[in-house]
Amino acid sequence: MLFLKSLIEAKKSGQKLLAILLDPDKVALTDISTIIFKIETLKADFIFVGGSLVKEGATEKLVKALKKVTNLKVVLFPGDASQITNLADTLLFMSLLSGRNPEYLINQQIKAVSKTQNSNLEIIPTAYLLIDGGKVSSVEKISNTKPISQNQEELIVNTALAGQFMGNQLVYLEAGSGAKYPVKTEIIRELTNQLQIPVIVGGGIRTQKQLESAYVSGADLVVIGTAFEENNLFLKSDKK
Ligand code: 1GP
Repeated sequence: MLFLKSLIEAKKSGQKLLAILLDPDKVALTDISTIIFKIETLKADFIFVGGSLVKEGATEKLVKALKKVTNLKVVLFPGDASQITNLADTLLFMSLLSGRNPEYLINQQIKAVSKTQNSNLEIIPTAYLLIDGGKVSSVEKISNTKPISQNQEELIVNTALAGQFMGNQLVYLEAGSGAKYPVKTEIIRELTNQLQIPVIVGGGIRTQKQLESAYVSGADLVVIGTAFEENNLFLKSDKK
């Protein structure tokens, strides 16, 4: 099933999905079988691949290696257009709507077009919102945009709704990789009550409790990177 369709169906049925994020610059290709074993043990539904800044060609090498050893769908979560490869299944075609930097609102997207021509990638317009997670994130540094404060709930919700009205099919609520704290459950709840499209939540989720809270508040898919990288397999029990 296509990625977006799985999210829409999961949203309808209340099933909760999990993705593990791999940064191509941090993964040693020699470890790929062990990594996949861990991801499959966690019962993750998808593998996300991306980073704020990734060496040219590293994403393609990683996706190629993943495809040899797993049937899980590989979803590109690119920091910029250079990270796009046709070997993946899905591309989150993101606009950084929390920021006001034209480079990440439209310019990288234009650069991405030539990379997606003649590909079979499932391309999903995605409203990407950077929310303050208590420390300066790589996204903030690279994009040169400020995250929205967690106190500005109305602004967060209105930004996501604007994203939906502009035709985005997904919202990604991002506290930043390695965030001190994840997006507050009240924000996730308010946002998911008002939106019709599925919501992805990521950034700073390190414990089973934080994962459950995000799901209970309405997150359809949770993305975990740092806790996985740090080998913190807190999810050993079955996810709900
Ligand atoms: C980062 O949302 C993802 O873009 C995951 O964040 O690394 O904090 O899990 P973590």
